[in-house]
Amino acid sequence: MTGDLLAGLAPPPPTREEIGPGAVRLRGWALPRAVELLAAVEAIAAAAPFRHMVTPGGFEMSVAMTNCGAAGWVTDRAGYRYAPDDPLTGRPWPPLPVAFGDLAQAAAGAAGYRDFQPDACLINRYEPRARLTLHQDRDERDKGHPIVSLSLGLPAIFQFGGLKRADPVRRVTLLHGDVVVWGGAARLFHHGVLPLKDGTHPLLGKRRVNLTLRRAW
Ligand code: MD3
Ligand code: FE
Repeated sequence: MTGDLLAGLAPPPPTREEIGPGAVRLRGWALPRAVELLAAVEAIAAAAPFRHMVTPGGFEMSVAMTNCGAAGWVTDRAGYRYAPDDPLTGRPWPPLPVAFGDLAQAAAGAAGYRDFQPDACLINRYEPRARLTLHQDRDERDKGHPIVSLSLGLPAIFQFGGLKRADPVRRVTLLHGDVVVWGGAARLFHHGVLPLKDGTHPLLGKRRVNLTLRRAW
């Protein structure tokens, strides 16, 4: 009976998909930890508030950011870099929760990258219309380490191209709970996020939160 009903249904989507050379999406991988992760993000933001940083060109970013870990990604008129202290408070960034490090290491392992030990977690907060223009992540010392990205809240249309800015781009939707591990050739691909569509997420309301875990130093 159950077998007959199931026989007519499409197979479930694979959990682990290669979406580019060295880039692996683990769909829904963080779902069981979403509530715990969001509580940790709230605690981090209480100590190191979300803020809109300014690019070297003088534009205020539409995405609000904060960090945890030994190294925090910052931008201002002087440039992009990793810094040990939060420029807003003058204090070190809040420590990287052990749960973040463990999750990132397990995700990297599931994607085929052994012994990933992040020292930086950039937390990006999107509200409707916030976007991230096409860029490369080049501020980390050793680009041989992968980057683990974890999406929560409203869906985002993520785009990634190639090594050259003018290379054609592919679009991928990132949903609540999705984890993507970016290593290999994809590590230096151009990528960005299209303007967030309006909507309401049961846990996050009108927001998307993305965590990127990296080895910066
Ligand atoms: C592909 N964040 O913080 S995460 C960033 O959704 C960033 O907030 C986006 O790009 C976000 O720098 C995208 C996915 C991601 C992160 C790093 C990458 C994709 C990547 C590095 C290389 C290639
Ligand atoms: Fe990026």
